[in-house]
Amino acid sequence: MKLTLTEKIIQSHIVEGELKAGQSISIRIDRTLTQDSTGTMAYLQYEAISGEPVKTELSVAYIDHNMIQDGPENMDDHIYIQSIADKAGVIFSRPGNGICHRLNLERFSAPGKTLLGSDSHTPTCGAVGMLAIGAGGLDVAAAMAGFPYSITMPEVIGVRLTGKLENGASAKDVILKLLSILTVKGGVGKVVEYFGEGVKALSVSQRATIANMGAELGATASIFPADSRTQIFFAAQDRLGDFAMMAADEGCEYSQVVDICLSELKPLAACPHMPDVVVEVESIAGTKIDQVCVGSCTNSSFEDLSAVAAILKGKKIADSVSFTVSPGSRQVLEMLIQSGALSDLLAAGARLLECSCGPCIGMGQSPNSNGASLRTFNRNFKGRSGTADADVYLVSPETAAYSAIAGHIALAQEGIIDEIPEPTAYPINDNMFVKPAPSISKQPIKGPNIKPFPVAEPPGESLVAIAATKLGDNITTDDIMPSNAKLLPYRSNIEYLSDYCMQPVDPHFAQKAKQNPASAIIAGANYGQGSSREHAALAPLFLGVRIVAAKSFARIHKANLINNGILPLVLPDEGAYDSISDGDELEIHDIRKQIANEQVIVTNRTNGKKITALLEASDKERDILLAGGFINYIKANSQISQGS
Ligand code: MIC
Ligand code: SF4
Repeated sequence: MKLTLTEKIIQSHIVEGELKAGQSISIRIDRTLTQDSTGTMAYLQYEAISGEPVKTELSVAYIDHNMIQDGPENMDDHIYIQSIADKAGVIFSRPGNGICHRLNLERFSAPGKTLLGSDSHTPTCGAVGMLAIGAGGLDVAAAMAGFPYSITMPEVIGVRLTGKLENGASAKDVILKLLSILTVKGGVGKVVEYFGEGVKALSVSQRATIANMGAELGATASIFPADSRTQIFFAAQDRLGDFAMMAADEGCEYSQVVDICLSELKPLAACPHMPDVVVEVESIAGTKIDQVCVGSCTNSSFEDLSAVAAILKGKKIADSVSFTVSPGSRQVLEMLIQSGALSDLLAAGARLLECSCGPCIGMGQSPNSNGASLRTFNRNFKGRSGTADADVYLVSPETAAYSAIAGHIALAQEGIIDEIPEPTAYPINDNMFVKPAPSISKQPIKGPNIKPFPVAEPPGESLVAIAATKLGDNITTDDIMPSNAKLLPYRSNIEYLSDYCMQPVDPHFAQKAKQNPASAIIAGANYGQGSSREHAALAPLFLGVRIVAAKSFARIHKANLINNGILPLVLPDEGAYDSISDGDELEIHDIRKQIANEQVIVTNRTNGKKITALLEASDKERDILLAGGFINYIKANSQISQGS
């Protein structure tokens, strides 16, 4: 049988199930990554399920999100993560070293391996032929403890690339184009696999931009073949030992093929407030902007920032524009210094920020009231920037640079990116990585803000829950559990965070939920899209949420709900959605028996209507729900471990 590259990697890692799309499978995880905003919780959970060094071949803990340190909480978290990483045998990447996905690509990616990361943009490493998947912290903790990772065997979509980038278009425009075709829901349950002669025209950094934003499609992963261009990257990183050629079998079958001709692409922009609201830059040219931010795990490579520097060389940022640059890693920063590009950026008026996520997660640089911000990032959800009424546009580094000079959205011109050669040698300096000395007798250091996390209980015989909110489509985890400079320091304090749960979409939610004996959330399609943050399940759990009934779910969030013992019920049709109002009392009889079934009957005690909701879950997930969440399940099944 001819296999896609995705199927080949899954085949070599499968420990349970078959290569049949839609079936539940478990795979062995070779490597993991965590970052600090999900990491503190992931390591607390790791401590709850394992007292031993990690069982993976390589695990890395990055500090890149919570970097403002306005008060002791963030640094307390960094110290906790460093101490548990040391105890558990995890490499620690110190704050300031760079953004997890950029660093992991540079130093720890490897074709053919599996990577599980507690961040939704983990698929960035798919740029080198790695099967890299984002997950909730608890799933990553379990993978570190040696448990296989369970997912639904994805469908594999093929994206055939032809031609080469020209007309001022860049790698960002490839993925924006795909988002305009597939939308933010189009990738759910799928891996996006790139093939065709156009792939050769893209460097690893360009491929990484594309793979990175597969997360915005809702895809499980994105993957490129590992070819001679990949080999150049590994040689330049002095890591040829990790390289292997990897490609799909000639003649393999994809469930769907999307064609993109790189030569026909034009500069694109995602308009407020979703990454799939894509238009040609030309159509919004002239829109006044107040801020331009270059960076994030999507567009912070040396090639990206050199292109920006080349455009800005000898020019000046418009007086009305605040322009920031966040290099993806110290390696990128070092190269900008060596090449002189940093001087060009600074001379033009750039504000240089740390090598970190920074403005992308609202850690500083919130735009002005009603401001317009042009960003090279991946998410423009309303309010994510820290300014509720700001308009955020997502564009390529080239469009960002031309617009920064003009003071309004402006079209990138042809030819600049071609002047930026792909590096053949990167400066290697691993000083900011701390090697662990694992020992079970070491004691992790916990600051006072690090509080115990809530754990669900096994369901009883029946459940009565009040609908504490009713929401529309595409609710993001930024809506459910917002993150910004004020809230991120409390990622290890769920009680504190829970007061802000749903604040952007239903400011009274926490108050309502606290008054109910148990609560339900009612929502439209693609509930929980965006970040992998498990806090979007933990905070509702803390507030007594036992059911989320939605038209459909985003993959990672659905897994996080199940892991925390919250029932994710699919509303079968519009009528079912319409039949529940905010405040209705819902009842599920014989809940333990119903969890074992595909269908769950929910009685609306307020209006007497009954709906048959679907529980789309594997046998293992049903057992997890019956056990009262993954931690309880693991404790009850301690014999299950990697490879069994
Ligand atoms: C994001 O981009 O939203 C984040 C912050 O990186 C999240 C992780 C988190 O919420 O901590 C993600 O993408 O998973
Ligand atoms: Fe960091 Fe933004 Fe990337 Fe999330 S999307 S990992 S916040 S840079």
